[in-house]
Amino acid sequence: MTDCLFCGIAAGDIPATLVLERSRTLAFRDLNPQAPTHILVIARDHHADMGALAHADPEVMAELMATAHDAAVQEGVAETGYRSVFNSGRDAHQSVQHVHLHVLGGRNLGWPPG
Ligand code: DGP
Repeated sequence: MTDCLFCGIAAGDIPATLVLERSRTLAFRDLNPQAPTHILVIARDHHADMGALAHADPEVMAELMATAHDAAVQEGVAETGYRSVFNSGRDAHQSVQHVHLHVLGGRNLGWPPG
């Protein structure tokens, strides 16, 4: 999709610090990290949010989650713990309308979230 930031990253047109590349998903570092490890995992194809992707392509949703876990293992936070978050819509402060799973770790993340 034109004018989509994360489509631009998936296409290699916009630079990002890549963590893992899979056939239909991609993991890269968040530009504004909220924890020592803060990775975003996206579908290469454009889907607006978690619900859209889950209904349109469950196989890619499964790959997205596996990529998130593998990125956490690679970063060394899988054992100490990590949080994975989809923000969907205005109240959740979704700012990029291309599905992305946040993977946060490397500190005590607290609960409940804000
Ligand atoms: P959300 O609020 O859930 O839509 O999260 C969007 C995230 O995207 C936010 O944590 C900051 C990150 N972000 C925004 N622009 C860029 C960018 O150009 N590059 C990277 N790597 N991350 C970005």
